[in-house]
Amino acid sequence: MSESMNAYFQRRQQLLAQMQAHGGGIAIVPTAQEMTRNSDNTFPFRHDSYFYYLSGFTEPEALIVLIANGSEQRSILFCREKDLEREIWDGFRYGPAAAQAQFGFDAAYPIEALASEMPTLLADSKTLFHSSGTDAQLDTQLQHWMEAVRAKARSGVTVPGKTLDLRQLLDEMRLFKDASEIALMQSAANISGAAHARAMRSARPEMHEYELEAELLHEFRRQGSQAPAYGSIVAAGANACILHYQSNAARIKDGDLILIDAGCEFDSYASDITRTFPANGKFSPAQKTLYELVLTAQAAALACARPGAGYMEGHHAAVRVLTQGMLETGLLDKNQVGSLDDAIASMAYRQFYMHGTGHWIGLDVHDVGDYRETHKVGNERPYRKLEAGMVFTIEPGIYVRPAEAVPEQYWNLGIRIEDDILITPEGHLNLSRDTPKTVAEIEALMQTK
Ligand SMILES: [Mn+2]
Repeated sequence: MSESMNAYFQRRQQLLAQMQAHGGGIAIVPTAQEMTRNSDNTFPFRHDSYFYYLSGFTEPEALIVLIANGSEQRSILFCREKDLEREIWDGFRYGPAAAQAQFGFDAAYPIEALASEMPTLLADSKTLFHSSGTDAQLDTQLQHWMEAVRAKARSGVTVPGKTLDLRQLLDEMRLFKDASEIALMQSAANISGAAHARAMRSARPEMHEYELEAELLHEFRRQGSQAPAYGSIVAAGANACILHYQSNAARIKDGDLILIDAGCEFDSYASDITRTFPANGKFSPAQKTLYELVLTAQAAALACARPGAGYMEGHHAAVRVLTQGMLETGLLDKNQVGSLDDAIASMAYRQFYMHGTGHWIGLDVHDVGDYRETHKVGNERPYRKLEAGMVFTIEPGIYVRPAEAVPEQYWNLGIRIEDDILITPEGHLNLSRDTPKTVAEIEALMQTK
């Protein structure tokens, strides 16, 4: 096994130990399916995040089996056979023998051997650790394999008596990032930060949104990122008020603010950064007022990012700052919504701030991991406390759609500021700290174009 595969090996050992602690059994983790785009074209293949987390293996048509039965602990890889003919067309594939050695598995078999091997592997395992419902084809196959084991019951073998969702174990492991994961997420954030700066430098009125998207993609790929972690949002003017704007096709006007929500994936780890800047390089007074309000809200949320703080504290801090600002700017009318506390209690702010302040991020841009404790207090599971190794986004925003009661100078302004935050033992580290963010930084950068 190569040195770089050690982290994946350790995770399999950790999972095996947890399976044993649950009484032992067999775990099945498939990678993703190749998906048809149209005709005989497939979408670019992206491995399953759980599968990758446990293997580091990126080929399609592969599956991991882990067995923890008391003293017997094994990890087995099923993968495509070596095929020199296919490799001329599709490129290199390891084949079971090389993959077993390189990735540190105890055994490896051709994926074609799955149907013949699985009934034997399933036999006499107490618990089946599996995430059903994510791969319909595998779920069906599993039923057949279980039937095959049941058919041999008279010879004394038993089928797994219960199924446990593997995600219960893996999500909690994935929530806490180790040093190698943090290094990759830092690289992803650095590349994305450079891409945002490139887009800011390139922006001019009369360009199309997609021209800025092209600048982002250029920087992602130029620095070795494999793909965007999600569809880039490049939204000028009123489009910035569409939270999941996708078309990126409009022409940018002088005086528009441009909201870009884009992040690359680097060696399977996501980044997710949002910046908002003026198309012509200079914030108008109204734009600056709302921009600095969102920036202050983000700072308030950042101040809550430390071990021991509740996950929702940052959101509440951001909401308080934003709501206060909405009252001061006249976006919300005191005579209508009452005091700051009233406006927070009635959620009047949701007219202009209708989303949460962040999410876990890791192998998936909206990463796995429970946001709440497992135990209940009263009828509710409380939000969990932040701990070192967790990574999440902080992304307050404000979106002003035209309305009669809303001051016209703010109409069609959409602003969001988003960074990727690692909780450290001392507090936090902003992974996207190098992405220009203050009014002064953004205006200075745009002067240099
Ligand atoms: Mn986000």
